[in-house]
Amino acid sequence: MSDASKYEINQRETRRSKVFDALDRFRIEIPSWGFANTGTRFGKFLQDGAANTLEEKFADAGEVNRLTGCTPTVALHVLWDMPNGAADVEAVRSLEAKYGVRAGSINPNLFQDQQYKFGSIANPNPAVRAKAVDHMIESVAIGKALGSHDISLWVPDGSNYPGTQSISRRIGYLEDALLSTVATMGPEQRLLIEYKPFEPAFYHTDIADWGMALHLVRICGTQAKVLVDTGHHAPATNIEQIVAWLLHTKALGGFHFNDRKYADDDLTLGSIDPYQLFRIFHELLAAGEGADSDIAYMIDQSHNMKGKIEAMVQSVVTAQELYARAALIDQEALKSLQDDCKLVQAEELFRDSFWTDVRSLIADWRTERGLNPDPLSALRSEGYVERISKERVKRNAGSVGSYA
Ligand code: RM4
Ligand code: MN
Ligand code: MN
Repeated sequence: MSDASKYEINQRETRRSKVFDALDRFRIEIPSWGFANTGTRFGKFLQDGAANTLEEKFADAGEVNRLTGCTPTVALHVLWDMPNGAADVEAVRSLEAKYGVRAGSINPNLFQDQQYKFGSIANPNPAVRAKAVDHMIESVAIGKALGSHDISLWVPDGSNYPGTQSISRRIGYLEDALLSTVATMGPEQRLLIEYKPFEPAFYHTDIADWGMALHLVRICGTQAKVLVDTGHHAPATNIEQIVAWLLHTKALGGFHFNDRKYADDDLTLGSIDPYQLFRIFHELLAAGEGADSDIAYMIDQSHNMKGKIEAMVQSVVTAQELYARAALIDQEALKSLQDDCKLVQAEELFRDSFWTDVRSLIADWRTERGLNPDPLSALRSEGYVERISKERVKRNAGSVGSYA
């Protein structure tokens, strides 16, 4: 055998083991609300097979996990999924057992109640703030009872017009509310704090960027971390740089992955800019975030046009592909090219991994792990969506009430 072909075989082997190692440790959480009928602020388009009940959401999440093998947990939104709060914990436990997926992050809901029109934990009215804090504390109790690691908090508060609210007083309200919440957490729990520049508020948002989130995390102590939702940045923001800084400061708790063209579009992962997600995964891997890392990868999407389960499987598969491609980067070689400022060689090494088609290697990995090599076509051919659509169509026709 020639040296060239030996080298080629060697390369192929290295690629294969890097991809297999990466996929063996890759897990991503899927959101219950991604299976429900959701809409835009202009209206909802209903899907025959959308999930209406928590049981249906667990069933769909279980199906995604069965097909992909890497989504063992499902994020829950307290009001949508557990309207009776802690009283629903038992029901969740039996659904976990029935469908083989566990409850993941617990998401308090501070944006639907009429009382929250002018804010929740940053509302100028102390009675409303107290009610919002109670809800957060109940969410912590639910997380504790379910053995779930993370409370995933998005605070929608803000204002629409200059001068109408005190931006600075509201900082103090946030601090007080978060401190009261973390004081009730168990040792295994974390509070992940999300930020978002606008929407629903259009003038100022109380936690608008990662600097504000980082400040709140700092005052809450080591059990609070920042959550990066990839859709929550102004256009052109260098998200991977934020990730590198949060890693460096040990303040990164996790991600809400989705893609976007304009704002918080919640489009399927990698659909607009797969290179963005690759670059984020690279920062994580370059910082040595491997199997033992405590960084939660979660999908936060709602699919209004694509089929719910189809879109979720497509997103999970895309995440695996981009993670595996980032894992191909030879970190040592890249470091020495960077140190020598060999710019084009460094960039080409980086791009080479991005452009490597890992799909057949991933199919091999699935086969070896007892999974179907092509989860999307398995979903299409096995008839799950047809079956649930028949079962659920009647109820969905009347499902116009709440967001999810
Ligand atoms: C927000 C934020 C939250 C999500 C809600 C539905 O924009 O991303 O994480 O739970 O949307
Ligand atoms: Mn989010
Ligand atoms: Mn969002």
